[in-house]
Amino acid sequence: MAATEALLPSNSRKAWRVRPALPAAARSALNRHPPLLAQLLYNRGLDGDASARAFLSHQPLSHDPFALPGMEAAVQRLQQALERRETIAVFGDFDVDGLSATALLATALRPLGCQVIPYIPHRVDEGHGLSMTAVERLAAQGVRLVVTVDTGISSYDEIAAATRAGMDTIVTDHHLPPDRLPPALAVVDPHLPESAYPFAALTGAGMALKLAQALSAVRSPAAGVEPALLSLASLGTIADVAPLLDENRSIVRQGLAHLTKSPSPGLEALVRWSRLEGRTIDTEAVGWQLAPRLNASGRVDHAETSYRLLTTQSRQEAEVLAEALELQNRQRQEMTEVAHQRAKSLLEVGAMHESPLLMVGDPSFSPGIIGLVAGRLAEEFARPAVVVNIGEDYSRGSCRSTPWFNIGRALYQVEGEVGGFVRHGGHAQAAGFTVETRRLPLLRQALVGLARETLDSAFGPAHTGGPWIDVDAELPLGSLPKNVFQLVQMLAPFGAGNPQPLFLSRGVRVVEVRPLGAGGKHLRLKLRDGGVTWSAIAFGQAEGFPAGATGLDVVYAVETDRYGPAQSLQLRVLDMRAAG
Ligand SMILES: [Mn+2]
Repeated sequence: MAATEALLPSNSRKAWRVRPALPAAARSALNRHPPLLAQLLYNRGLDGDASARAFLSHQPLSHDPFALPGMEAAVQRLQQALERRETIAVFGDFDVDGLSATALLATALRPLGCQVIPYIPHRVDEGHGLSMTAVERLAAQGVRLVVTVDTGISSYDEIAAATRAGMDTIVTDHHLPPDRLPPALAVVDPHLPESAYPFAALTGAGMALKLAQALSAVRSPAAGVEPALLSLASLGTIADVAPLLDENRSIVRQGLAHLTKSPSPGLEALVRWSRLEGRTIDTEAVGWQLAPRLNASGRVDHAETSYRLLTTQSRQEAEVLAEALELQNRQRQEMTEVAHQRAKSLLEVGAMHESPLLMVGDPSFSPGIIGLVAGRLAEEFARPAVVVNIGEDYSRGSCRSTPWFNIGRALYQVEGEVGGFVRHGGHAQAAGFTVETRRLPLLRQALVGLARETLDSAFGPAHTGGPWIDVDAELPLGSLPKNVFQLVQMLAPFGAGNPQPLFLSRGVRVVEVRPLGAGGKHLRLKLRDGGVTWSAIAFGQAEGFPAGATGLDVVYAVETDRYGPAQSLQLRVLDMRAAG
């Protein structure tokens, strides 16, 4: 393996991977579109006229919800509960997906005349999923039906206990199902092996939306899905970093349009506190501003604050809650910063950062922020990262991964050999677990071994698995079409699975460059080629700027200037080098 320096992103260049030009067959299939758009469609796996048209047409919630396994039984039992006016509990989760799923289903059920009890577990005291305490509490409140959202698939014992306590359970979840399914009345999960549903990447909020859609199809077929429900579903879909393809694409597009135009009182206050008033709420606004604030309450205290914000009808209450979230978000930022620095110093011991998978633990790491620290480490070091809150007997870990390593599956793979797992669950890129503290060294060894194997077979032994930037097309800056922004926007919303298009232009002339922001970390540039001048911004790139170079090779996105006059276009430069 190369020297340590070569593995650290601060000293290693990002590789630029330009996608291959579309082949003749795809070009002729996509010939109704301008050539640049055809290339972008092809890069997203849309190489036929029908698939491209479906992608660009934004069909709303196109798939039949009853194609989901368990949906028929779920809707039947809900109908019965509504007829009998039973008390229904909606059991969710404390992250944005779980909160918006809970709010969505409660909002959909309440007008139907039943009593709904939302239940958001406490992140630290209760953790993910149903607990025996929660089951007892709900039974004591007279609940007859529990619907789980964004959770439940691995709560076998707790659901059995709910049944014994006289409660039926409907599980809706989008996590990978274990071999032994919970003994619920209905289990609705798009990842079940028998699922005939054409799109498996819905989130917890997306699944709650499909349940609401199925219920409304039976009760009032003409009514359709309330746009407010789509707004809630869009929050969970973006926050859970689900691929913005197929139904997720329409959920996010329609949900954000409604959120921008007529937000609920709570979201309106949150938008104001995020200084996004008057702006179009896009996936970045949710990902960077709204979702972190909604997540903050569960990380530093109880996520109930965010749940109430999502469901309140009172502007006054919304204002109080949004301000509380603002303070909690600041507290969360400070905690993350401290833990991140500590994690990095721990990783320096024995050059642990050279390992193909990072695993670091400390009793001081709050379970509320270990996921955030893992995310930062994974990005910084371009490899999977596991951050652990070390407890006396049991420890809690949060994992974030890179595209080449499925961390959710990895936990299933090592569970038997490591032993001592209380629970674990998750997805390809993000997962979590609770395990006996004494098993941590063994767990680290098993995960690092598995990562090493995966890396070797995918990239060869000398590779670190990243970092790189995928570029959609290389073209001279001067030959960008005049309507490039409009073309690019036809593919929005951007996010996981449908990244914002990036272009590479070589030999661009720098007409002007000046530092920007505190400490001059950022650069404002004027770039010129072929008689055309573009305004450009490069965040955090002042340090590596190749001063004195006559020309630049730049990788960039075309977007509107968020802080400047509305709709003025600029290039956002992601990476640059002296032209060579
Ligand atoms: Mn989720």
